[in-house]
Parts: sequence; structure tokens; C-alpha cells
Amino acid sequence: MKLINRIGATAVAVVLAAGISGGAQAAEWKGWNIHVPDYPNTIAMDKFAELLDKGTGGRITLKMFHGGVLGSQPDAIEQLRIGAIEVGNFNLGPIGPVAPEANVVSLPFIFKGMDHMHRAMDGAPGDQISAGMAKKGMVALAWYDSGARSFYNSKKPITKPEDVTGMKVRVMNNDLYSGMISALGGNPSPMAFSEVYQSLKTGVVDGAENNWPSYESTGHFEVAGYYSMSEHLIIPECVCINADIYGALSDEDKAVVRDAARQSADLQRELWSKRAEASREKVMKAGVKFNEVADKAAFQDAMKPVYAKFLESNPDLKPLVEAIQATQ
Ligand code: GTR
Repeated sequence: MKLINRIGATAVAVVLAAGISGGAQAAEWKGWNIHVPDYPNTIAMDKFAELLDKGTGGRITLKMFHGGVLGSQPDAIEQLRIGAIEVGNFNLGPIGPVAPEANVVSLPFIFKGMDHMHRAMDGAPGDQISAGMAKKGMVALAWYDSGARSFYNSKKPITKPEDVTGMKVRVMNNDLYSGMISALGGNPSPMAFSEVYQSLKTGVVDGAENNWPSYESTGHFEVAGYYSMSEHLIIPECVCINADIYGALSDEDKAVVRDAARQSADLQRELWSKRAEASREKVMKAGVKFNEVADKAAFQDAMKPVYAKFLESNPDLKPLVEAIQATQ
């Protein structure tokens, strides 16, 4: 009897320590991030952890695991949803297959530029996307920048859709991106971020697509030296938290968590624009062959089947797509 009581008491203590019951109990959270130490997101997530610690007087601590050591991004998203990881900095790209509302930002060229993306995410479309994610167990506390993604490869400059024809191109795990490459006549290869360098180097893929900071920080520019400014995707990122853990917090702690995430996002956005410039300069100095894409309309036209297929499978998301397009 005594033993059973002791086991019971231990179990309760473990549950409380894990923060499941929220309130004023101490909690130690784990955080996922995919990037290298000096990356804007890494610095900003460390800031989030620091502010959380300060704001709760050490009751909530966040141990950040950078460099994707806790698993690939699609895996980490699942781990966050079940509460095995409490917090993560995720790109909305791999969240799209889980939360359809979040997938609209992965429609190529849906945003006209960074400012348009910010206005949409700070307005009603952003609220609808957050609500869709919350239904799937993820609360978006704040949005990080991730610039615009462009194509790069080891073969030649891309100036028109036909240049992608026959190319093997790595994409993130999301059917929309595979559809995008297929619509350009290329062969999509969904793959984890950590595998891309080796795959480019050994010719398993000819190219990939990303923003300047990721192209640079991963060393992809060393093995895929043509960067073509297509800017086909502008995908925001979130500071996300498991919905049950967030829901169980006191109102006071919720405010601390949100405020810490917002401040970390302010920092991330500031660092992001600086890093985008610095990364661009670094790869250009290293000899990357860069070209503008003068006729973006040709790429946009080629995306019509991608939109048609998406809206056919998600007719209820048509108003959201239109609301983003109509955002001034
Ligand atoms: C980066 C993004 C990562 C990851 C990566 C990728 O720009 O910040 O979260 O999505 O791209 O291509 O897998």
C-alpha cells in the first residue's frame, strides 16, 4: 500500500514537473530549431528562452536544441503536436501538410513581397492560419521572417520555366512544392534539410531552393553555384508551442510567453535583414553566378495548375487565398 502511494506521488510530481498541469508549477521545456549557432533564428530563440526564464522568475525554463539535433522538421512538428517537444521554430512549409490553412502561404507567388506577407500575417489571414494550426495542436506565438526563396543549382542559370525542365530539384516535404517543380517540368525530390548538401555534392539532385541565409549557412553555395532570383516563395515561420501546454498556463504566464515570443520575433526580423545582405555578399565574393529573373510572369503562369489542384482539394480555403491576394 505504502509503495503504491509512493509511486502515485512520484507520478503526480513528474506530471507537475512536466508542466502539464500548468499554473505556477515549475516546467522545463525543450525547444527545436534547425539552424546553425549564429543564424538569426538561433539567436532569437535563445532570446525567447532568456525572456521566458526572466519573466517567470525561473519557473519556466526552455532548453533550446539547435541544428535540428532533435530530428527533421516534419518529425519535430509531430513531436511538438504530441507534446514530446514543447516549443519549436518552424517554417510554415512543412506545417502545411498538417494544417491546411497554413498551406496557403506555400502557394508559389501568393505574396507580392515581404511587406505584403507581413500585412497579411498581421491581419485577418494570419489569424485564420493561427486558428487552423491551433486546431492541430500548435499555437503560433509569433511570426519570424524567412525572406524569399529562389532556385539554385549546379548546372546553369535559370531564367525561364523551361530551364527547370529535366532538373532534379530538392524540395521541402509538401506536395505543393513537388507540384511546383513538376509544373516547371522538373523532377521534385522531397528531402530533409540536413541531407541537401551531400545530395547536391554527389549529384543526387541538381538543385534546390532557399533564401540567401540558408543558401549560405548550409554551404550549398559551394556545391550549387548558380543562384537565380525567382523569389517564388515567401514563407513565414512561427515560434510555436504545444497547444495543451499553452492552454494549461495561467493567464499571467500566457502573457509572459506571448510577450517573450513577440520580442524574440522583433529581434529575429532585425537580424534577418542584416543576415540576408551579409549572406548575399559572402556567396557573391565566393564566386556564385547570380542572375535576376526578368520574366517572373512566365513562372507565375506556370503555377496555374498548382493553384487549380490546391483549390480543387481545398474549396473551403478559396476565401483565404483571395483574402491574402486582396490584402493591400
Ligand atoms: C530554411 C528554413 C528551415 C527549413 C529549410 C529547408 O529557410 O528556415 O526551417 O525549412 O529552409 O529548406 O528545409
